[in-house]
Amino acid sequence: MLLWLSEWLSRYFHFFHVFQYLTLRVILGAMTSLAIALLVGPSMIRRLSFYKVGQVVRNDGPQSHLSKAGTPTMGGTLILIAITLSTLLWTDLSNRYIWLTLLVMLGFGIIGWWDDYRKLILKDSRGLPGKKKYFFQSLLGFAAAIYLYCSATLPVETQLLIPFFKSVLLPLGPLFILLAYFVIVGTSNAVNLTDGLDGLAIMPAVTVAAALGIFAYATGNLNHANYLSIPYVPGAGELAVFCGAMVGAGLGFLWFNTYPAQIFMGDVGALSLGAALGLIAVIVRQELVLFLMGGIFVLETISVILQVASFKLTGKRIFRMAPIHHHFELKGWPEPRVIVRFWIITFVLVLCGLATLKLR
Ligand code: 57M
Repeated sequence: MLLWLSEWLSRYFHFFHVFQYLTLRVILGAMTSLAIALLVGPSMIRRLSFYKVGQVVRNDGPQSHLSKAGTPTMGGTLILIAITLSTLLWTDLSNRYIWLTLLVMLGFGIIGWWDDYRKLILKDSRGLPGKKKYFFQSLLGFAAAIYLYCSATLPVETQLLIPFFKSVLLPLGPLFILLAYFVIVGTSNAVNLTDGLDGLAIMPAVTVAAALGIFAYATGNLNHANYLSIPYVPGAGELAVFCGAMVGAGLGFLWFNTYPAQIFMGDVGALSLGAALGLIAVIVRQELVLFLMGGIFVLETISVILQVASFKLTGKRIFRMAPIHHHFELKGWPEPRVIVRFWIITFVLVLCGLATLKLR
């Protein structure tokens, strides 16, 4: 919105041209969402506590989690409000990728919100039944994937980029729809599984969003894309502003979610952030790099798959408890140690992901 206003004002005052710069809008987008999250956060925590929207903690998990019962949750609403407002203010609203990403993020947010609402307010411990939740996630995931496939104008928009190789692009044809669907829905659920310790999911989400912002910036700029030998996707650059808003909102949320957490994001936050990251990776053609940079999300998911498979097939557990962060807690690691080590791993993986821009 402010982009249009600045365009109009720049006819009269040259200074307003400065807001046309993508990099400046990325920074302003991040600052705006950070400010919104920091300003609204305390009143949201008070309101959630007042209405007793507090976490129910299962007693079969690590004992240290019992003291977390009653922590206000559904804090993802704060993240979504901050990202949405900042995006509406600082992006080019004629850009289709911005609207698609906003709609998918908010759609997954509604699914998560519905689940949280049933668990926390209607006190239905099952929440939204798994099948229903998966059905709506799939509906949105497929809708986004089909839209991207049908509206693609360049071959690169549906080809799979192989990192570390120069210009190796596999034509996917209609298989693109399946890949995009798995990346969107898979990342959404993987972030959800990771969200089990204070700040454990949000910091990797912020770091990966920052890196995807760099990819979006380069992918949407013909000169940078040619120089780096990555696909050029017209319009994708605007997503850098969206990523900036994600970074700001995520850091603002972390202010309150850091150990010991004053608020949890709930499914409303975890499902929506994951879906947005997955979709952005698909648009900027970096699905495999997302897999690398989001290695912690992948590790958490694989630990659950292995644990469930092993338990069903042999009756034995591989880990003391899955997802794997519980395994380390039960080994005696204090919670902050698990969290910060997982963050460090993410930083390293994100650096490796960014290195693919040059190492090819
Ligand atoms: C939700 N939810 C957290 C909070 C957060 C298939 C199975 C592995 C699924 C898995 C599961 O249900 N995962 C998804 C994880 C919960 O946090 C809430 O959920 C939201 C995210 N969706 O925002 O609202 C608890 O996590 C802790 N937490 C923090 N800080 C945070 O910032 O400490 C969350 C955010 C909170 C809080 O304690 O209550 C969760 O873990 O439930 N299930 C599991 O994770 C369970 N694992 C399990 O059953 N393992 C078995 C299976 C795989 C065979 C095994 O290993 O033997 C464990 N979860 C819990 N207790 N709570 C088991 C025991």
